[in-house]
Amino acid sequence: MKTALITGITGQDGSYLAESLLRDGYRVFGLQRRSSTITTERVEHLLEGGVTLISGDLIDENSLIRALEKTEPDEVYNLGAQSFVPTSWDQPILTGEITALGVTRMLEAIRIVNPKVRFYQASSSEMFGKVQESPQTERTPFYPRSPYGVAKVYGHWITINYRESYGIFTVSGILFNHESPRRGLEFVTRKVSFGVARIRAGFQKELRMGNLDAKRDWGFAGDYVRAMQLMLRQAEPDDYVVATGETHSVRELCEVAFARVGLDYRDHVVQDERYFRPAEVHVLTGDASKARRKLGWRPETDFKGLVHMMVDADMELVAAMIRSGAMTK
Ligand code: NAP
Ligand code: F7E
Repeated sequence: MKTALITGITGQDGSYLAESLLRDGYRVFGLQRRSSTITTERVEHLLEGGVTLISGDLIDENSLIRALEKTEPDEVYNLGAQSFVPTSWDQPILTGEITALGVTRMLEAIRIVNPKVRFYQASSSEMFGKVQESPQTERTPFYPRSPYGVAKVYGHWITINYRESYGIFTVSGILFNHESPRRGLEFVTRKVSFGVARIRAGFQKELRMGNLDAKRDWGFAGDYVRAMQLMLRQAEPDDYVVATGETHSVRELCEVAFARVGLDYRDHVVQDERYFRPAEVHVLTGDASKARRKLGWRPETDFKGLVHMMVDADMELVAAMIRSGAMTK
């Protein structure tokens, strides 16, 4: 039986990855940082079924060493990060500590405890930022546009550096935006799907949004965590772009989401400059042909299917909240 340790297990990807590893027969441990509120909502259903949480923080090197010693993993998936781009302008140093230096702390812990551990780094299409070519591949130069993007570039290169310096099996997955009903409420897809459900149920009339012309290559998180696992199962460590290859605007996202419940987004969506970013990533399109060729990976959920899945889930969530009294007019 193989053992995996996931940082960021309480996040969107961590929960899907844990489910997928359990299905593959892994023992799964997850690093959980201390919080005064409950953060296990996304993995609650897995805590009885094989996932064990370990206390630790990417800011605290010794906690990472202890987590590795306690769990003795074959694989470490480093998904922990300050991952919301606008927050990275408000808290650039914290973002650097967690999202950039946190990677080095985990790599150092692996080097100290067991350099045979295989390591996955959650890199991001935000590293391409102001894109230098389209579509973006593993060879496209980086031009990050936010402190978050800059931190991820550091994480990507330190991952490669520990492979080349110490021969550790490290891979970097350059994942384009991936979403799900478990996405945080502040990210654009979930803000729209939850907003649509609230508007449909009569709890609000308008949805205030930022740049409607921004374009992203959006996929389904459940599809993307499979690519992470496949990367760690290869004979040689390497880096891969994971994307759908299809790009849509935030405006199209609104159009499809509102239409799902019989509404016209133009009656509800208001563009508000307060949500504009100091520097925007205008358009991203990934070329995942290397992942297709070498990993045999391909996405199974298309854009419309993803948006419908998220709107349907939030319609059910809002209905349940009304029933339980958690949402009242
Ligand atoms: P997410 O939902 O925001 O989850 C982030 C996770 O990191 C949470 O479990 C969070 O814990 C944890 N975390 C934050 N600070 C930490 C710290 N100091 N020590 C330990 N853990 C900490 O993010 P996601 O969407 O699942 O993304 C997973 C990873 O992939 C992230 O590294 C993200 O940057 C990267 N990524 C995401 C996408 C995407 O489109 N989703 C694309 C490319 C790359 P709490 O629950 O306690 O906050
Ligand atoms: O924004 C525009 C916004 O916050 C997408 C993270 O997982 O993916 C994510 O980063 C686009 C941007 O994601 C609103 O300006 C318009 O152009 O959903 P988002 P992101 O910044 O692309 C990458 C790959 C990661 O690695 C990150 O961790 O949508 N937009 N109006 C808006 N965005 C938000 N959040 N809210 C709006 O009202």
